[in-house]
Amino acid sequence: MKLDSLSLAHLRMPLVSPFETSFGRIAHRECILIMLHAEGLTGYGECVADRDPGYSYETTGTAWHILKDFIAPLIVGQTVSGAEDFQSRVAGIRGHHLVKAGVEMALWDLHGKRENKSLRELLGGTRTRVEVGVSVGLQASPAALAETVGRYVMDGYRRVKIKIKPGRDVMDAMEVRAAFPHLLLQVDANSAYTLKTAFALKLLDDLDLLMIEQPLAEDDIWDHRKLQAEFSTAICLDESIVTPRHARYAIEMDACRIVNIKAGRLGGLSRGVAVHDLCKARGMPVWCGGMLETGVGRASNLALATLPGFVLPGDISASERYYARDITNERFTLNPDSTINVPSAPGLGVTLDRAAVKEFTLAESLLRPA
Ligand code: OSB
Ligand code: MG
Repeated sequence: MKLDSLSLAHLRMPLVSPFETSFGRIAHRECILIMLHAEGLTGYGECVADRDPGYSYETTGTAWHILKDFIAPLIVGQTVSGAEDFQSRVAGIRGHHLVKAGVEMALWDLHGKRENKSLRELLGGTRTRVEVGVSVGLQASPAALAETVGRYVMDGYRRVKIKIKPGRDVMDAMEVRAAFPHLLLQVDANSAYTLKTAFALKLLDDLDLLMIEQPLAEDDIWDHRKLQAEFSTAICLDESIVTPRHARYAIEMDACRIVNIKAGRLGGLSRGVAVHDLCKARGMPVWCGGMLETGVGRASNLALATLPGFVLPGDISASERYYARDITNERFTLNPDSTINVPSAPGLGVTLDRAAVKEFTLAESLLRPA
């Protein structure tokens, strides 16, 4: 399709409660809403980079810069046939996966709207609802954490992930496990440990956890291999897997037993599908991670998680877990069986609440052909 123009909105949205991880605490989440205009249609995409470079080196600021100065000139006013064409155009831009993925999402949405097919159909997904869990940030104390987890369990979440960091790990997990002996429970360290300090986590092996997510540094697949050899609990890699090659390295090294797939981190839905396919062929279970997305990114995550290799519940929670007001007219709700329905309308299957977008916009820009 010939892309007429690209509009961007830098958003800042209040979370229903602050979210704290080993890399920081946020009460507001930022992102960039990407709108691609072609043939009278608009495709929406969400760049999941946040204000600060805590999870990734990318920020809303770097994403804006890369979009405006490097990606837009390669696609605006041009005919882009789809995800693969887009990826080959931006192949000369090193890294910056979160922003590339935001644009690819908008292309998929456009494509679906033109072909009258949902993103799930375009990706080849097989289910119409997806098993989900909730990711719970660090709380004031282990007791406060157990209480917060209890509220989510009451809401119907059957799988809970808790964030950990050095000094706030084994006791927190023990408290939750004692309160909920049969809950599907996992922990996420967001790279907060080293091989030396991670041995403090050995007691987690007795808590029947589904997995320990990303204990060590992003660029450290090798030490994850050493750690996995010492633990009976599965290690899951998130930050470390930024290309299908990294997934292959992790599999061949036995650095993990589970892979978290985020289209953002991998540079696009097409790359998420590639990692899914590779892992499925090698018998490596995967699940869909989250980045506190708005309704736009949430719709994308749900469609991706319908692929058959996603055999563990995703970090895709109901809209009310994140935002009192979202930017989509559609709000996602949790079914009693801890699933969320996948949109079936063309493309992402969501529409924008213009007034909400306006309320949360810090800056906007319209990029036209030079
Ligand atoms: O590591 O999975 C992560 C949120 C922001 C950045 C990184 C992560 C997370 C989450 C939240 O865990 C998952 C969600 O969107 O519910
Ligand atoms: Mg993670």
